[in-house]
Amino acid sequence: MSDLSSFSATVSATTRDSVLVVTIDNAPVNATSVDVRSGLEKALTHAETATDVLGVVITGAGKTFIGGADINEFGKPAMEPTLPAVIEKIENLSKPVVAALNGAALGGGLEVALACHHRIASPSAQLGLPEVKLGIVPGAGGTQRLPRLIGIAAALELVTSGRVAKADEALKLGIVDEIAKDDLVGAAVSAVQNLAGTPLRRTGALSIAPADPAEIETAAAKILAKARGQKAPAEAVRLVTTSTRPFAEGLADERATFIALRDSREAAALRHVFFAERESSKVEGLEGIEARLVSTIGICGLGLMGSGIAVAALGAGYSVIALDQTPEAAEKGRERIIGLLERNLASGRLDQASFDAQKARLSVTASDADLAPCDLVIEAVFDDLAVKADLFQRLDKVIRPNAILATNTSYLNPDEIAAATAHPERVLGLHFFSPAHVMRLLEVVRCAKTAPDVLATGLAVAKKLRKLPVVTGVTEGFIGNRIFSAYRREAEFLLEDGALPHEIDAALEDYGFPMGLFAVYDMAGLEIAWARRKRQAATRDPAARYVEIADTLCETGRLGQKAGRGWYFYPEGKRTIDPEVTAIIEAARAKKGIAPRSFSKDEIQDRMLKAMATEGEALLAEHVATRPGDIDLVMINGYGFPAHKGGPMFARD
Ligand code: 3H9
Repeated sequence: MSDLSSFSATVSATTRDSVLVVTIDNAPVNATSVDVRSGLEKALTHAETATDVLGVVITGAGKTFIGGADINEFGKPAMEPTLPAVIEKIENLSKPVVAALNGAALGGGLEVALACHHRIASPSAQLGLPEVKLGIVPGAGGTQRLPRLIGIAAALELVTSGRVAKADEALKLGIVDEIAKDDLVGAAVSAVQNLAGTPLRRTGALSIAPADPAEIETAAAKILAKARGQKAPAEAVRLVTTSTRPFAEGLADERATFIALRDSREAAALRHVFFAERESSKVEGLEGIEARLVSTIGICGLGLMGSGIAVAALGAGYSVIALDQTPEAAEKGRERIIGLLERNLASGRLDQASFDAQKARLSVTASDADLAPCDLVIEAVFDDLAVKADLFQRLDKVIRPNAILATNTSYLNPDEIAAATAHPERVLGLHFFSPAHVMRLLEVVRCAKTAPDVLATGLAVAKKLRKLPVVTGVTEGFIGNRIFSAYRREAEFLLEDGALPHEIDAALEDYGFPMGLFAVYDMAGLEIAWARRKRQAATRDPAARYVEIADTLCETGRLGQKAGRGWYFYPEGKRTIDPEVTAIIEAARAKKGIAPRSFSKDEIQDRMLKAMATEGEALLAEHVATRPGDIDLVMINGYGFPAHKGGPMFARD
């Protein structure tokens, strides 16, 4: 092996058995920033001209091959050389270039690999074109080279879903040619030696295997329906399905489409979400604080929420001790948890071995003392202060002094629950969303006395549960339900002012919500919110505007879809507009002397957005939420706000 030569600050090479082994080292994820592109270009030029170089291996330093184009460069003036130019140079080099995929090869990273003449992956490599998740399409040949390697149907699925394929699957699909279990770079060097002097397989020159047009059409229609108006998936479909045209023409179209999308509001919104997700777990005051070790989690209350939390915890590798009030209730809880695991087994999300292992890590009990081994106990019992305070007082006596107590309350004040314990510093809130084993959002509630390492543990557990944690301070409903309340209030004001439920729902769905607010209410049932309103009636500010329509609906037995009627009427389960509801709304308007007026879709959307953003500003001013991006993540991941609109705080700007 010869000395290290440096082609740029982030691209260096050694020569091994006459092969130039080029390593990209651009922490954190070896993105193809301008310095990487220029270093690669110089390395390729050197390899082309040096008579003692047989060919090139490209690999990445650390655990990533290349994480993609540098997203931070988007929106800045273009800097030469461009990634497509470097990639073209790889493909056209007269000597073999082999990709040694040591880890994630994503976006532009996979596009680099696709242009190489041979691809070898380590078993841990992950390959994908996640661009659609950023509101763009691959911009350096991905939509044109991938179908040439694996066919249009498989390429369509990968490019439009943005999902990642593991090395094994990539081999089966034909994205990679080999998997090297041990010496990846050694295998790549040998491949270069074998290929030197032979005709090279240039991906761009391959012809595309014929596809069944009906199959492609059906797949494309499904993708477009799921995209709910987003541009990137539609453009990805167009580019992949037309990849049979001349290669250069396809590349030019792809590049122009990439640039137009990259500069769009939709892409800016999704980039904002990408960075907000990475920002959200950086919490002031936790720098250098170590999380406590957690291996056994106790869960109290085995209803829908508790069971979901148990499934999430078992799936993340924790041992779970689940408690309910009586042995019968505990046994029922066990059945519910196993039932959820069985569903995962049946759907293929869980294999038999993992199912068995998870089942073995679960025990249930009706005795507090059995929770003694727990490092963390999460309660999901009835949302009542006395019930929760009593439980925490009992647990205080049985769990270790350094074990943590978490409450899953939605509306109670966790400071009051903590105050009932002997060690409020070990109490925090972990507010899961239902179903807890599916929903990604987790509000981590920092109570007045929560110790920093307790909060750090909450975040670490959330990550291990594969949740998206967002830290919130204490306020009624935390970040999400407070904003949701403002959103709901505004919708009810709109009703009184002249809009009808289906008009508001249509405007919200048009904006990108999967379902309108009133349809969601009906699905969830109206009785819980009704009970809460009744509880709050005595303390409500009499001067504040209060809309009685929902109460009237409940009083007349319209409790939602289960009752056959709510905000809508459900003959044979089909949601239809109900003149009776319209009459109730009109009567409410008349009672207050409101002259109704009509609202355009845009007006409805503007008012709903403004209500959310104004409440968001209040949460920031009260230091309940730390960053606008945190609020956006909560609304996107817990309340159906469309990610491609960036969240209410982003959309407001
Ligand atoms: C693209 O490639 C377009 C091309 O088709 C066309 C070009 C012409 N750029 O996620 P992590 C940062 S579009 C800049 O926590 P992990 C991230 O912000 C791109 N920065 O790590 C964070 O910074 P900080 C297509 C990036 O180990 C740090 O790296 N590629 C980029 O859990 C660590 O991130 C993608 O969409 C980037 N591309 O996961 C892949 N990526 O420490 C996006 C990350 O300051 N990336 N950062 O908070 C990922 O999926 C994950 O980061 C990865 C590592 C799996 C690579």
